[in-house]
Amino acid sequence: MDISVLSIFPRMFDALNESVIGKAQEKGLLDLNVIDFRDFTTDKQNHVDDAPYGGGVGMLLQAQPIYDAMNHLDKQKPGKKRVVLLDPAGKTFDTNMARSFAQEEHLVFICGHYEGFDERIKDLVTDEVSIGDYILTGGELPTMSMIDATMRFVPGVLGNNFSAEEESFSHGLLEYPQYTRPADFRGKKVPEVLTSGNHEKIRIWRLKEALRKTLIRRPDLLETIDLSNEEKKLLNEIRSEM
Ligand code: 4G0
Repeated sequence: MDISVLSIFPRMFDALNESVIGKAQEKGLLDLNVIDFRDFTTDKQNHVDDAPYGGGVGMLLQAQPIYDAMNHLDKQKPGKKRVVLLDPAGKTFDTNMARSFAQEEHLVFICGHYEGFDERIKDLVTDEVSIGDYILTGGELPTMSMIDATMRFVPGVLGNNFSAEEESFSHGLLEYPQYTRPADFRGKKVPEVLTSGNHEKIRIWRLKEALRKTLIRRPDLLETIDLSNEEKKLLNEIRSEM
C-alpha cells in the first residue's frame, strides 16, 4: 500500500525504517512517501504558520502550503486517497480503524503543529483522527503509531503464521498470562496446567484467565462482545471466586 505523510519534520519518520515496518518497506508491502510541506511555502522566510484572525494566543498552520503539497502529491500519485488529519478533537483511533485503513490503496496523513490549523484545510480531508485525549507537540508521533497499527493488518507484514486478527482486542478480550523458560524462575513457578500437556485444560485455563483479566481491568470490553455459553459459565466461576 501507499502511505504519504505531510510534515515539517520529515526525518522523524526515519524511525519507520527499523523493525517490522522497515521490513515491510523492503518487502514492497509499503511505499512510504514523506513530504516536507515547508518546501511548498511561497514567502521568503518559508513560514508555514500565522496568527489567528480575531486574536488569541499561538500560531496556526496556514492552508496554502498544505493545499500545494496535496496538489503535488495528486500529480505524482494520481488516484483515490483516504486523507487523515491528526487532530486531538478527531475521532479516537482504534483496532477497527486500523483494520479499515489497511484496506486502502493510498493513505495520506497530514501532521499539524502549533495550536492547530486554518479550518479550510479540512476541505482536503476525509477523516479527522486522534490517538487519545492528550496534546502532543505535533501529529508526527500519532501518525507513526497509526502507520504501525495499520501495517500489522496488511497480509505478509507480520511473521509466518502470526496474524493481528488472532490477538486480544481482535477477539475482544485481553490477553491471558504467558510464560517461557525456565519453569522455575527464582522460586516463581509456571502454572502447572501449562506444563501438563493437556491441550483442552490449557485452552480452558487461558480462556478463563483472559476473561478474569478483562473483567478486572476492562469490564467495558465485556459489554461489547457476544459471550459463548462456555465463556458465560467461566465468568460465573470467576465471579463466585471473587
Ligand atoms: C491540531 C494529535 C494538531 C490541533 C495532534 C494540535 C495530539 C494528537 C495538533 C492541535 C497533536 C492526538 C488544537 C492543540 C498537533 N497532539 N491526540 N498535536 N491543537 O492524536
